[in-house]
Amino acid sequence: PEAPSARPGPTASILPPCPDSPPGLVGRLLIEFTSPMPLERVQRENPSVLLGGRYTPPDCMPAQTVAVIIPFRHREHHLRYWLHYLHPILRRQRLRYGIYVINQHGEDTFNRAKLLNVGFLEALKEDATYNCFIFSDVDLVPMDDRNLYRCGDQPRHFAIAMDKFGFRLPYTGYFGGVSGLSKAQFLKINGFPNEYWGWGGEDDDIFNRISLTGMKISRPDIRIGRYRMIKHDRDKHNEPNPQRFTKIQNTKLTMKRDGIRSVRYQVLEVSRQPLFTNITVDIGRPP
Ligand code: UDH
Ligand code: NGS
Repeated sequence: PEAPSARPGPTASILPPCPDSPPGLVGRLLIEFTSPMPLERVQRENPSVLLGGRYTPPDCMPAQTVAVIIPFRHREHHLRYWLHYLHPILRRQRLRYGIYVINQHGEDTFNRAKLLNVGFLEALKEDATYNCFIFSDVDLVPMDDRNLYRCGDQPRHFAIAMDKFGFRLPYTGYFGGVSGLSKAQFLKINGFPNEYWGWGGEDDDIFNRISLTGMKISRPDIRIGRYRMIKHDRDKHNEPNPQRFTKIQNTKLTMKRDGIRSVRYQVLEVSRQPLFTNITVDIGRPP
């Protein structure tokens, strides 16, 4: 029998690992939400993104595969800006990634953290190699491409200097907006809570889970972790949750039973769009 050849075949290619600091980043970016942003334009300007919003760098082998998970309902206008700004940034960061929009079906009370749990499981069903999960609100766009959407040895908080907070953290334990956990970190905290219906507190519960399992939050430099938020009114069916203050006192007890191991939902549709995968899901309603 013939010995296997050490030389790559004509179509095989051996790429170098992607660099820790990608060349070609531009630093501070001009972000605005005034010019109209038709989806056709965003598609036209991002031809290298594959169906479902998947991308792999052509010139290097990334160490991680990143799933970006966006909780969503009735924010098409924000999503177009998000896709317009983020796809080029993520490409320049030399990431292998996929974009998952987790769309809550129906008009019952919104549940951000449960949608993020669904995103984690559904992304993995599609591609078992995802090992880094970035959870991003649809209305937050980074102002600096040196804010790398990757995972590290601790859970990461990316949106630390938002315009609406005067480019500072609103409080030390703030973990909202955009965050990232490796698959192992996410599983270690039993994922996110499923029982925060309506606005507020779910990000503080996640912060508690991370602290209670002995992990620390990693953050970028305050000059780099800057974000613009698309201004909007309060959504319908996402009123402040009056239970949030007592709930965040009880994370230590609730995180054992409420999380990724107990999430129940029904996927109604998976639709691969040119720039993202849209997953419409029935997550039920508050008890
Ligand atoms: N989201 C939706 N649809 C909704 C509610 C929330 O897509 O109906 C998602 C979206 O990704 C959003 C995220 O959940 O970015 C967080 O929700 P949010 O934007 O409502 O939270 P935020 O704290 O705003 O930004 C709260 C209302 C602020 C009203 C200010 C009036 N000036
Ligand atoms: C805290 C909320 C968080 C929220 C943060 C910023 O008070 O969920 O404000 O809110 N925690 C509780 O309500 C317990 S913001 O200014 O973006 O509306 O993320």
